[in-house]
Amino acid sequence: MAGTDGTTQTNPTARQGDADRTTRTDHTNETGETDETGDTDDMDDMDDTPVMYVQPSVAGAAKILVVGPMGVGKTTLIGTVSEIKPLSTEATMSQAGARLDTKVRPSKTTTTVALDFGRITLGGELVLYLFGTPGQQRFLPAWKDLARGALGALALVDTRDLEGSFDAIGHLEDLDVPFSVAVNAFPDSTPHSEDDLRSALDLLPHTPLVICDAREHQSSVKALISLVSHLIETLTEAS
Ligand SMILES: Nc1nc2c(ncn2[C@@H]2O[C@H](COP(=O)(O)OP(=O)(O)O)[C@@H](O)[C@H]2O)c(=O)[nH]1
Ligand SMILES: [Mg+2]
Repeated sequence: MAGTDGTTQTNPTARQGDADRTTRTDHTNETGETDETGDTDDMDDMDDTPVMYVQPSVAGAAKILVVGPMGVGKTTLIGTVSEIKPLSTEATMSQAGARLDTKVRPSKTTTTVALDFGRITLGGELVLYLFGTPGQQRFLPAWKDLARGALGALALVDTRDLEGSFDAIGHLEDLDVPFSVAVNAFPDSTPHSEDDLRSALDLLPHTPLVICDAREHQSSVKALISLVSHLIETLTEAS
């Protein structure tokens, strides 16, 4: 778990708590319905990549958001886990955008301008349709559209810029989208204890917090499984 390596911790900047936290009770899934043939893949005409159909064993589907600030690893994570060729609307960052996106790291030269999309089947039964949101604050209207019908969200956090994640987590709370948090560990990340991270991000005790490496398949799948387990618990409690 996060930062349990025993190193000296500095207190990360704390996120302002929300006075009005509610648990979502009406989860409507608007996407990912499987047709009679089990074929939900609309991407087969994109190029010569072999089409990978949803397995016949699949019993359910869920729309899941992958949220977080620019450069936190959303595109990477979706690309790492997706069993279909991920759709990514990366574009080279412009000088005009650079003036607006002031927190971008110099090494980052492309950015997601609309969304990322990928698909993963868990346990042969549950298909997750993953939608990565654009990280820039100015794309907030698009972000809210993407949140419609989402069963839950994986909020990626970069401990080098905890404040960068506050907006996304706040929006999830405002929209009553249940979420779990995955800290995407970078080599120069300052280690924090789990307690400090929870406190800084103002997480409820039941919100899962895991460490992941968005470049590693198993690690990213584990983060998604932590979210799905959380969603099952949340939905079970609500029913
Ligand atoms: N070291 C390290 N680098 C990562 C990790 N995840 C993403 N990156 C790199 O960080 C950069 C930003 O990731 P990206 O997925 O484009 O971020 P996005 O803006 O949230 O979609 C890319 O150059 C990735 O290769 C990680 O877990 N560890
Ligand atoms: Mg991206």
